[in-house]
Amino acid sequence: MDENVSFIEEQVDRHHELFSRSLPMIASENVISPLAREMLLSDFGDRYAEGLPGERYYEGNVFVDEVERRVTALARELFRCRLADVRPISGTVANLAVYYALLEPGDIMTSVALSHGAHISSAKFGGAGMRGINNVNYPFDVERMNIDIDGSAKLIRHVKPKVAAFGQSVFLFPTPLKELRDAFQEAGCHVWYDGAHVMGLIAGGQFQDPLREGADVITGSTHKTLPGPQHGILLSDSADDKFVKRLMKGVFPGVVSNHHLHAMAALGITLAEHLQFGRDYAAQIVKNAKALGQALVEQGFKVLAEKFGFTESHALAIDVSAHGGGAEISLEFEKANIITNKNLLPWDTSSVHPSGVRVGTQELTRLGMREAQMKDVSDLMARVAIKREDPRRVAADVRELRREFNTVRFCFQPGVEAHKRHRLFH
Ligand code: DSN
Repeated sequence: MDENVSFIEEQVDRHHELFSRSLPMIASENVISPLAREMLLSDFGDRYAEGLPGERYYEGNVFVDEVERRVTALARELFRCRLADVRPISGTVANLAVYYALLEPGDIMTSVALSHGAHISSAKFGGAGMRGINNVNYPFDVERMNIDIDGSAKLIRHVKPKVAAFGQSVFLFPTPLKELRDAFQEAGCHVWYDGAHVMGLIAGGQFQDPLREGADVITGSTHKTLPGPQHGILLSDSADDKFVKRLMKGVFPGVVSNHHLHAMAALGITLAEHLQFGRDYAAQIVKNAKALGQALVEQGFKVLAEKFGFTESHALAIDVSAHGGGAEISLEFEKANIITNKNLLPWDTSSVHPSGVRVGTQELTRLGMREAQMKDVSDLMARVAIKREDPRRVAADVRELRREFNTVRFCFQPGVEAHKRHRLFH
């Protein structure tokens, strides 16, 4: 065997082994179901299919077209909307499609600031800057960890943005879309909601329902609380055909050529599974996040927005400045195989040495953990960050906790036929 091949195989095997005995708590990740994973190995990943079903620039797409029509229908059903474009290859690419479709260089867009939890694609040095967008940030209510409603309404009325953008990567509480409706109307702006982190919650009837609350378009990735493949999606319930066409042209030919057909097929499986299991899954994710917030505070951690119940989503923001800061503590957690990330909190200026750690409960929930296990998790985290126990000793107990929680839940289980197909792909 070639040395490079065996090296790479070995690292991937070690990675799998590591994650099988870790607590995966990064708020933007999840594990895909076995049936969806199978689609990632299929021949769909070797093909091209630019355009739309029935109007392709390549031949050989008979079955790809059938799948894409079904995936689109599933997304429309799950999110209750007229348009579902399943071609963006990531959440960031879906965001770029919105920039391309709805904004010209120099146009004003209002959005959440990075230090208040926004995604980098909305920053001047990210996709928004690349399109030459004039980005103005909403005022923020640090206590509530949400945009300030009155200040944001005033800002929207004053600057009259072409697009009012919302959504965060530290997304603890629903965006007050309904409360800002009059301001949107007076400004005559489009309302765009980046729901990447909360797509699975929205689809499961938790958090909020942006399309019914005033958003004209939603973008998102499909692998966070929606536990699918690494891919993107764009949704709208607009009845305005011209607007819908602009959005779709923003995706293709705007920012996507081929749309990673294997991931699109895997997304279809995830959507079908979420239609079946999503409501229970989403509800448990939120219950677990609230339980973890409470348990962490009882251990002595400072969790943001305590007065407001910590979170209405999967995510929590923890201020660990008293214990050494986000950079140090996330590395200590890693030594115990508790996988988190350092994160900016609203008052931080350095993204290299922020005071926060961000965690999410969506993957632990996917593995079957419930409120009782959140207490165990908080205890393990406190042993590392507060009691300063040797993280390698804590890692042994992390492994012990994971023993019972190693099956992906809230999904269809593969039958014998699927296992046979799985072998064929190898
Ligand atoms: N940067 C990712 C996150 O962790 O939130 C989203 O793309």
